[in-house]
Amino acid sequence: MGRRSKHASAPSAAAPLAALLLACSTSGAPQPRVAAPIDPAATAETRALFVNLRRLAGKALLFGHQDDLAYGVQWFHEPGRSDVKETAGSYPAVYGWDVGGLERDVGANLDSVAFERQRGWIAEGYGRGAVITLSWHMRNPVSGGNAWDTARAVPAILPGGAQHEHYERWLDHFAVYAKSLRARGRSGGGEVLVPVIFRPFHETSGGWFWWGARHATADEYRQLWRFTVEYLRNRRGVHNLLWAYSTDVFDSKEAYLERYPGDAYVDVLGFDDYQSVRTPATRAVFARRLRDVVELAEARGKIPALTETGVEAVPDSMWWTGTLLAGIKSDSVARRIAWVLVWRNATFEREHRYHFFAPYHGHPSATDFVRFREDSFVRFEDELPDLYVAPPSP
Ligand code: BMA
Repeated sequence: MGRRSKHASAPSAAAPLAALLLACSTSGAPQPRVAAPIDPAATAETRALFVNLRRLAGKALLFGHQDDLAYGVQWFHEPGRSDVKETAGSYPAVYGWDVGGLERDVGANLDSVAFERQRGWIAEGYGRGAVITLSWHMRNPVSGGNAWDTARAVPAILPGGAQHEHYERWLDHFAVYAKSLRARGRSGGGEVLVPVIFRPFHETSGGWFWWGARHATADEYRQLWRFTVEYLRNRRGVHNLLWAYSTDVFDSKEAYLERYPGDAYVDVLGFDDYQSVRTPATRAVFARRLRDVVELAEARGKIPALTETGVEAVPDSMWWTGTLLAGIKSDSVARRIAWVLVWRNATFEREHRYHFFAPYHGHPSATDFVRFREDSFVRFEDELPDLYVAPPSP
């Protein structure tokens, strides 16, 4: 599909943005003197990603999609395919993947994505300059059930708990995987570790996961998070992670911070919202949540993001510009999130349901999705500045 580009030609599209990254640190909000990732030993690419995403927030909105390269509504595991690319002409700027299943050392995750192939797709996305984020629908370490099995578990896996070593073994699987995510350096040279925005224990304010509200106290959750950071970083030497704290919907800054592990343990402040984005009618709530997360993140030198959203099957053909983008742009603070990611496009033939959150070619919202992609504020993969090279300090 010929695409009426919003810039002369995509490659130069990144230049003005790269210049913007240099121009000023962020858009004017008070900043802690030097914001840096929580891991002082983070790799150079991981540090650069942190700095560049903070600087990009408010100047450009990165669009993301879960499992984008692995399958789509009408296909499964076909190299090079992407419902997003086939609809809008470019891959997404952010790739979301899930490592649920890694804890059991089985070959594929809970959505049948083979880890061997996931590793390849992660390197591929990084190679094209995109951002990688990983969530973990971790099974219940006490009952053995899936992530939605809410049998009490957190106290048992904390230090001193009966399943603590069992939990450490699961983290060991993750450490091996995270350190196996390698790709050729983007400026030539040897292999580098792919930086990953790691988003464990997400939607914690909701009650549907064993680590969530009503199944683990706020203090237990914080202890679990802090132990996990220290174990992976200090004990297992995993230094290609940025840590994303991601609640579900929330009604106040206090509620958002209720289970917050602390500034020394978090790089990204995000939330998942499948509720206030259904129609423009709830735009005020949507904008307030975005504003809260942006203000909380900027005050701490962190990165704000809408880590998951979408409406299943996208029933509103104007949803992309009429609800999502209009909602994000409706407030000068709310719009300062670094990225927005919509959930996965399940393969109908395999899952026998219309469980998709991005359009596919020919979907009624495809035209509006192209309009969204062509908005000068929105960035897909082919319009990214180099996020993995640290900008010269201002
Ligand atoms: C949920 C659904 C599930 C899926 C899970 C992890 O939102 O999409 O089908 O297994 O996420 O991707």
